[in-house]
Amino acid sequence: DAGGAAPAAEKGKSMADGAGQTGQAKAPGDPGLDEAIAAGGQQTPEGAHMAWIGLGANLGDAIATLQAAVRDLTQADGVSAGTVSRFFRTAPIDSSGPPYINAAARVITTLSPLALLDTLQRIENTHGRERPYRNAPRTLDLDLLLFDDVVMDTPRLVIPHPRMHERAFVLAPLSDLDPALRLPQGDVASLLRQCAAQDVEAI
Ligand code: A4P
Ligand code: MG
Repeated sequence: DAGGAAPAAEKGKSMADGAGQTGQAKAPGDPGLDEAIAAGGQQTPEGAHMAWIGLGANLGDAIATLQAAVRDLTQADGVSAGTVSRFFRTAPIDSSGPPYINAAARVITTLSPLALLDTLQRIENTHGRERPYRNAPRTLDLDLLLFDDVVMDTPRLVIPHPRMHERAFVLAPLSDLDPALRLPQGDVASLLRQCAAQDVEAI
């Protein structure tokens, strides 16, 4: 067992040790998926995609909510494997309320970008997400950051996420998963260094 639905805090710890980890939730025995899992999720089997998800919460028990959301995400239909960053405590940016807890996940999925967004929004709603106004404090926010090399700009979905390159609360968790990951604006580690003024602290 490569970790399965282990609590995210545990996963983060093993990542900090440099071990990395991949959780398998679906289609055991699928040779393509087994291969991807053995490779730590770095390779994507035929017909599957690699997606990067940003997780955030600043209302209620944010840590517990993020742990539950990671579990929901890696167990969702069409999502086969997941790797999760450490959790970070971050100061609200263009938002209000208590500090946020943020994390990022890399998943392998057979879903389309819009179907994956549906899944993310369903999980948000399960955790009591309300939308009184834009950037309101929230029990759970799941953003689709990257989906393979897809570039799209539609009313419902914009990928890559248009604000991720200037937000330490996204870049720090992403850098945990892969500091060399490239965004249109540069690699994650360099972009994070340009956000040094924003408060992020691994927990
Ligand atoms: N949408 C378009 N593209 C995407 C995408 N790539 N991923 C649409 C997810 N959704 C996308 O999102 C509004 C609409 O964006 C959705 O209906 C979807 O179709 P929402 O989650 O309902 O509302 P929101 O989160 O208030 O807006 P948005 O634009 O996601 O806000 P941001 O820019 O993500 O900012 N500070 C800290 N420290 N940590 C945070 O996590 N988050 C925000 C939210 C602000 N400040 C923060 C944090
Ligand atoms: Mg959002």
